[in-house]
Amino acid sequence: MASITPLSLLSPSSRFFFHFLFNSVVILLISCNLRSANAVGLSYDFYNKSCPNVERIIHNVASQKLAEAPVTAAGALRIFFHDCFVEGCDASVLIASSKSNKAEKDSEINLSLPGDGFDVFFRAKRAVELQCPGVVSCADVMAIATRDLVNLVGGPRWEVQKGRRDGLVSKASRVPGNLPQANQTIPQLISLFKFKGLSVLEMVALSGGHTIGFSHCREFMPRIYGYNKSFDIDPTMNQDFALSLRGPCPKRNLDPTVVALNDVTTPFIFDNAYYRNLQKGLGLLTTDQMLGLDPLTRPYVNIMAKDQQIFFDYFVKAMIKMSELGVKTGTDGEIRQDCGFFND
Ligand code: HEM
Ligand SMILES: *[C@@H]1O[C@H](CO)[C@@H](O)[C@H](O)[C@H]1NC(C)=O
Ligand SMILES: *[C@@H]1O[C@H](CO)[C@@H](O)[C@H](O)[C@H]1NC(C)=O
Ligand SMILES: *[C@@H]1O[C@H](CO)[C@@H](O)[C@H](O)[C@H]1NC(C)=O
Ligand SMILES: CC(=O)N[C@H]1CO[C@H](CO)[C@@H](O)[C@@H]1O
Repeated sequence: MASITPLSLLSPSSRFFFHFLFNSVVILLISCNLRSANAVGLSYDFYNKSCPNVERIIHNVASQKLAEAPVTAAGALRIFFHDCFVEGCDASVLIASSKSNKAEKDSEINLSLPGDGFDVFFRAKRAVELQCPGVVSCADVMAIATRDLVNLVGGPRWEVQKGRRDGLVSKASRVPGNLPQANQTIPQLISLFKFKGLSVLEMVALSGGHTIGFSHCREFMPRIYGYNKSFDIDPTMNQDFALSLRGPCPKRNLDPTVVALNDVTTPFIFDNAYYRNLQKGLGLLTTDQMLGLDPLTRPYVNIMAKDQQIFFDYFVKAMIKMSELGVKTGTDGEIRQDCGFFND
């Protein structure tokens, strides 16, 4: 931070200039705040006194849950991403719907969010409550557990700043427009991420989250049947790969619960294979494949494909930024007792 000269020490003309400058800096800061991470109030040692074992408790639950259900890592990562993009990282995605409120998690786009991902957050919070009741927010539990799960399946590790508070709003109606969809264009995705304060590079790095997990057939069906007038199968897709997907995802009598691997080469390992797949037409979703083809994103895909450490470095920076989007701190929000419900 630059030091600020007291206004009284400046001549009238420079005072005017300074005032002008100062005002525009303030405006700039305000507009940045609206669009990007607001990490004021977060710190690494937030629970040092009030819950010194918080990280260990969460890590134990995460690794136990992962051993029971390997799909947990992908589920949790996606849920965390959805939480941060809707109302900020405030655990609003964990709230259950009530008679009078259709909650965020029951928005149509969220219907496929997997149960094991939710379960790990609820279990971790319950374990934390046994040792430090009423102290640690569900939002911090989500940030820490997601970090641990990514790391446990081979991804990088990073330190999580803590002090998030849990949100008081969770509405399905606030979801549309705030989450990307597999049928959007690259310019649409770029503008959504930009609106959240994330750059094109950060968007490409975060998309590396698709190095694990699954997608339901309906998300890529238009690519493998009747793609367009000239091509039955999307020509940007490896044709053998496309044909192999027709088995589990038949045109008729499709089982809506069937899923395909996001990363067909190393599906359960958090690595940079996702980007190498894109170079070979092995991206599952249209949006995945377009990242590897569009001139705005392809250079970043190539960098990540070439060097896993570079992918990890960018992923960590972008995850930290994403995990601080729109956080509530200080006296905002609350520390929820049960992550699924607001405190009365
Ligand atoms: C760039 C725009 C993105 C689009 C269009 C997109 C779209 C999707 C879609 C359609 C699915 C399949 C959902 C289903 O059928 O159940 C999916 C799964 C997934 N997404 Fe994304 N996503 C994007 C970005 C991200 C980001 C930034 C992350 C996290 C950093 C992420 C993490 C995941 C994970 C881990 C899964 C697998 C979930 C599971 O196995 O349960 N995605 N995504
Ligand atoms: C908080 O705890 C961590 C981990 O035990 C330690 O590295 C750090 O120095 C502590 N910070 C303060 C301010 O006590
Ligand atoms: C895009 O996909 C969503 C979810 O599958 C669907 O509801 C929507 O109608 C699709 N939009 C277009 C333009 O195809
Ligand atoms: C079909 O899709 C391909 C690849 O996206 C494109 O090059 C071609 O122009 C499309 N054809 C028609 C008739 O839309
Ligand atoms: C996994 C999860 O909790 N998803 C929810 C999505 O919405 C459906 C329908 O409302 C719920 O049954 C699921 O529990």
